[in-house]
Amino acid sequence: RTLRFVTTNPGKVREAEQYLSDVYDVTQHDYDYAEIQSDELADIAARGAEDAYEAQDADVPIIVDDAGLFVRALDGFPGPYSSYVEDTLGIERVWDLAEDLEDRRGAFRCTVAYTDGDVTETFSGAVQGTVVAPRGDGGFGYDPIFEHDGETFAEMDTERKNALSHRGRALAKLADWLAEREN
Ligand code: ITT
Ligand code: NA
Repeated sequence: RTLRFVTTNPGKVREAEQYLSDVYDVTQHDYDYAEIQSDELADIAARGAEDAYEAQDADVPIIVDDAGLFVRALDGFPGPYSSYVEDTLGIERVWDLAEDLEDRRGAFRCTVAYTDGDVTETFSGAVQGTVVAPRGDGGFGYDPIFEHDGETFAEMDTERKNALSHRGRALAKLADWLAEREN
C-alpha cells in the first residue's frame, strides 16, 4: 500500500518511513497546496491534505505535515512562519535573535494530517527544548539550533530524533491509528 506524503522536504519523508514503512510504501508527492492563513498547524495540514487528495488523479491516501519552531520569549515566533523565516533570515540569524534573550526555551510542534478521501484525521506532537548556537550536521531546518537534553537535534541520528521529536510523536499516533483501523 502506498501513502503519498505531500512535502518538498526529504527529511520529513525519511522520518515518516521509520514509523510507516513496515506497512506502507511512503512516497514523496509534489503538490503545491495553498497554505491557508491560520495560526493552527492542524487546520493548515488538514486543508492541505484534502486539497492534495482532490487534485490527484488516483485515490491514494495523502499525508501532509506542518511544523514549526515556537520560541516562548518571542511570543511563539517564528511558529507558523518558520519556513519563510528559514528561507529569508536563515537559522543563524534566528540564533542571533535568540542569543540576546534571557529565556531561550522553545518548542517544536508538528501536525500530521491524513486523508483517504472519506476520513481526515490530524495527529500532533510537541517537544520542548532550548535555542542554542548551531551544532551538528544531521537533520534539517532548525535542528542545529534546537537543543534537547544537552544535544541538538542535528547531533542525533534519525532514530534518536524520532524517539524524542514533535514529528516522531505525531507519526507514532498516526501509525497506531492506522493499525487500529486495519482491525
Ligand atoms: P513542506 O511544507 O514542503 O513539507 P517545509 O520544510 O517547508 O516543507 P514546514 O512548513 O512544515 O515544512 O516547516 C516549517 C519550517 O520548520 C521549515 O523551515 C522546516 O525546515 C522547519 N522544520 C520542520 N520540521 C523540523 C524539524 O523536525 N527539525 C527542524 N526544523 C524543522
Ligand atoms: Na511548508
